[in-house]
Amino acid sequence: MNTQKPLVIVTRKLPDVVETRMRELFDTRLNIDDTPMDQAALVAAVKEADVLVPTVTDRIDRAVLSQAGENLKLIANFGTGVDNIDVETASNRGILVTNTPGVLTEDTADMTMALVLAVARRLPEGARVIGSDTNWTGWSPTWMLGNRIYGKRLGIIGMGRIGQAVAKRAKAFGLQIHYHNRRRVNPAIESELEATYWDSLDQMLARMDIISVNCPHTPATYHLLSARRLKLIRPDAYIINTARGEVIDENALARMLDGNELAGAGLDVFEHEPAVNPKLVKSDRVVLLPHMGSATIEGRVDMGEKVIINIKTFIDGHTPPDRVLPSML
Ligand code: 8YV
Repeated sequence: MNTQKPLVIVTRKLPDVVETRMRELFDTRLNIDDTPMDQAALVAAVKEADVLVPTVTDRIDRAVLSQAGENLKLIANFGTGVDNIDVETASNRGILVTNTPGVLTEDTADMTMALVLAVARRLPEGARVIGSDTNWTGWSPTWMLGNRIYGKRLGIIGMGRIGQAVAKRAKAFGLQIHYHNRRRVNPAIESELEATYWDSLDQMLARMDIISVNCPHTPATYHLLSARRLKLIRPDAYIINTARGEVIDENALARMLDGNELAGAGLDVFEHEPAVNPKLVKSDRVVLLPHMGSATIEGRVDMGEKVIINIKTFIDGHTPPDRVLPSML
């Protein structure tokens, strides 16, 4: 019997409890000081590892995968989105890819609502007033006015787990739910959410007060909100993105915000992370967050647990529960 534990290389620092369990189960190589790996370090890792555990910050592309060693049989992504991995090339080389769906749904939906409120009600601007040089001189009937969200229309792009969790919250805030998705969702869900389906994204965009991006980044959704589509959105509307920056043409968005062609944007993700378009940074119509959607202790521990289950199941000779197939993208 082969009693040797598989070599699992983890690219970033994970919560202690996750790392400890991984060390108990596998021959795990950790990244204690959390230095992001460059492409050369990733190549060295795939040459040696039986299992690689990357995150959104690691680009596991064709060039990296083409140098993978014979031993590499599983890439257990610490994250739900797998746009950092060339899943097709991995599959062609007989390497399985898994992700961590489900466990960051509620946290990401919370962050979406936080951004809706932050942008529409100008929360960061208000928070900056107290203690600032000018300080707060007192209440005024016409000062710091935002927009009411109750009764407004929210158009959700991507009605998967996260889109639906956003819809539930938004409905409780009195928003009317609209959505565009590759497929119409189950009628029971649609009726529970009192949601209106649009097969034409263009048609939906032109009618919404708030747009929320909740779809994955795939070749089909790259720049889904292109310069042309952004122009369809009403100038008094807000755009929220907690999915992936690449779904929006960030340059076009920045230009439109600059030209007062949109009311504002709440963005947790960017097209070229960690770089952010300087025009966006300067804009006073935006709330920008550094990819914090799933940043809760509970969420990150649950993600680690999913990674462990995927690796353990695979090593025990079974199909891991969260296998990602190229056909799913
Ligand atoms: C994760 C995310 O933190 O899981 C995802 O798809 O966007 C994030 O919330 C990140 O991807 C970890 O790799």
